[in-house]
Amino acid sequence: MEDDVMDYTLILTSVNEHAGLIQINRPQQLNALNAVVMEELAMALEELEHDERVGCCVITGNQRAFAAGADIKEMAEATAVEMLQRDSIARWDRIKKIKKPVIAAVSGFCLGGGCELAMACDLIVASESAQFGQPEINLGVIPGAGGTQRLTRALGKSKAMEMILSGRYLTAREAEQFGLAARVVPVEVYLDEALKLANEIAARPPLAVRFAKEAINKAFEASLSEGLEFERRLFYFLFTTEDQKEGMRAFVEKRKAEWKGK
Ligand code: DAK
Repeated sequence: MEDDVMDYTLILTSVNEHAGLIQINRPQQLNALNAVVMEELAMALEELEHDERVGCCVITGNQRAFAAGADIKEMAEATAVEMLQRDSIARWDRIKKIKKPVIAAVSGFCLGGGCELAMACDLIVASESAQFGQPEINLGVIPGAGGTQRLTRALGKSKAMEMILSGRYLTAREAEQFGLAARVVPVEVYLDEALKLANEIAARPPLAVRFAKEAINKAFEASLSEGLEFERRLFYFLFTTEDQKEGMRAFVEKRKAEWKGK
């Protein structure tokens, strides 16, 4: 692994072959997401977006906690106007704009804003010890960074209602069974597995990867006919790329394709 280039205070970054790794590093506070963590996360992802070595990013925490939520101490005494003026959702919007795929490698507590962060990523690789929850109801609020929307789309209405209204957690196995996590692996290897997957994705043609991510995300925003139309246009557009010619010719010529990202 190559170490990070920028100096961050509450996250660590590195590049593992072609995977960019961001590790939230506030272990004493179970990686609670304060303003500094969120700002550094957004900055690091934007940095990796422009790093030519990197084809896919991984966000992780540690074995005990991916993140136990937004920092409750930071917002406990805030007024509504202060919350509005902080405009912390702007950082979440920056994360959503990243075009390279982002994998959440989740172990331990993945709660509140932590669960919303994992769901804002493109897919979740979970360790057997992962626990997913939106316990905001126990604080007198509701999820504020996408939980009511993304969890409902991931799990369906009934399960999302159960979790958000009662604050109950999902185990890693349940999260996999209900489609929230792509896969569950032993805790000792969850980060290695996520990095392996990230490197597999990074070895694929970058423009097709980018368009596939865009098209899948469109399924959450558009009607079926709009989504199908969007997919078709991206599909045709890929026939203008050198990688499409290379990929199909390599298949016909029974050799390995060499991607250029053009
Ligand atoms: N915030 C701040 N500190 C936290 C924290 C959190 N979310 N979670 C844990 N900690 C701190 C604890 O205060 C404790 O610190 P010290 O007392 O040692 O100083 C330390 O981490 C260890 O925690 P515990 O002693 O509580 O550890 P346990 O193993 O006993 O319990 C736990 C682990 C995860 C069950 C428990 O810590 C817990 O229930 N934590 C809170 C979970 C939670 O309610 N999460 C949801 C927070 S609300 C928005 C964006 C996002 C959000 C809202 C708006 N916009 C952009 C508008 C999100 C909101 C939320 O996430």
